[in-house]
Amino acid sequence: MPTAAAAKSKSNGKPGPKHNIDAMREAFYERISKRDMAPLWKVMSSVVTKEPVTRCAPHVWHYDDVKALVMESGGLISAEEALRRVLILENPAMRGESKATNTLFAGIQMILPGEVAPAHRHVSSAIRFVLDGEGAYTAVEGEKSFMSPGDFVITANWAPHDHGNPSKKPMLWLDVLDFPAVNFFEASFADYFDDKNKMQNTTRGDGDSLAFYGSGVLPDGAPTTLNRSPVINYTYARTRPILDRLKKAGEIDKSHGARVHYVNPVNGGPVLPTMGASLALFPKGFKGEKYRATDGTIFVCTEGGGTTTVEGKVLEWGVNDVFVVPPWKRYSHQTNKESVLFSISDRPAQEALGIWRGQRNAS
Ligand code: GTQ
Ligand code: FE2
Repeated sequence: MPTAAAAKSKSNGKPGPKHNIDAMREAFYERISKRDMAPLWKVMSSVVTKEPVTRCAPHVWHYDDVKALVMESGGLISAEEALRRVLILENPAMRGESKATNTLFAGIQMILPGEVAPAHRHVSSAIRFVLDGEGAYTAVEGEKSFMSPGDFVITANWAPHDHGNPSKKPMLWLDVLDFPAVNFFEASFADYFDDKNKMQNTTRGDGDSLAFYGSGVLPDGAPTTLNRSPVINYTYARTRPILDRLKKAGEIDKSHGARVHYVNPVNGGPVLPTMGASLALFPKGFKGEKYRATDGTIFVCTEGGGTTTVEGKVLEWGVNDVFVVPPWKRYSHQTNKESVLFSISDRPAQEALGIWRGQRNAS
């Protein structure tokens, strides 16, 4: 109930119609509350916000720290017992929620020589971006893909996958999954296969998918309506030289540098319906123009070093550092040497829903 002071505040100290209407409203809100109802007009501007509101904070995880701790976890639990030995990169503003952004999970996975991570499948799509090591593989839908640093690997919705490391070195990669978004829709399913199916049988040649679909030709009868790419591994060896060609051609965006986005080669669409990724080269001394967009973005530096300024906060990054730029925060990149950034966001999901917006020269 309103206090006497509140009731008097707008009516010359005298109780009157104003007092009546306030009291009547409060009494009404209490009555409808008992029926699990509430007045929209009290919350309108906070549920239909004028601009994006985010809990996500800009943050950088430095690889030196991350690698040491991930290696330490290798002495505590095996990949097999853990199912996936991953340290979650938790946004400091959303601790305990397994989120890097509101819609994306990020983690660092490590697989030691001789280890396997058993097969499973889930509705959530995943991408891997390789940071360290050489010659471990992921097997996706019967195709083994051996991985090298900078490789960008996708695991689509419901595709069975397992990982193994027959090499002599540990392999570490960044995992990004869309399960915060899937769980927002409360639409998650997963199968954890039993012991005898721990590793998938290989049914295709290693690297078939990039050779078949990523070479400017398509096998007869290739489907043209896939909502996700048929390519499993977009190798750094194939993608990186394209950035040099763009740079030579002078195609350097004032905010995003010389950038390509990974596509489904069959239709030019995003690699996954929920997540999209890019690779960008920034010349030495690049001073980017401010930009903002509604997709919160996870970046990884693969070469060089620099800073990204996010609304006054300066994130400093070097090779293999991972950083997050929240939705609709103005940001710009600066480099002190020629640098390459990989990035991934939920932009395709937002575009499919018609809600994505971006702004150049954001001031
Ligand atoms: O490698 O299959 O970081 O299913 C989280 C969930 C990795 C994986 C993660 C997963 C995986
Ligand atoms: Fe998985």
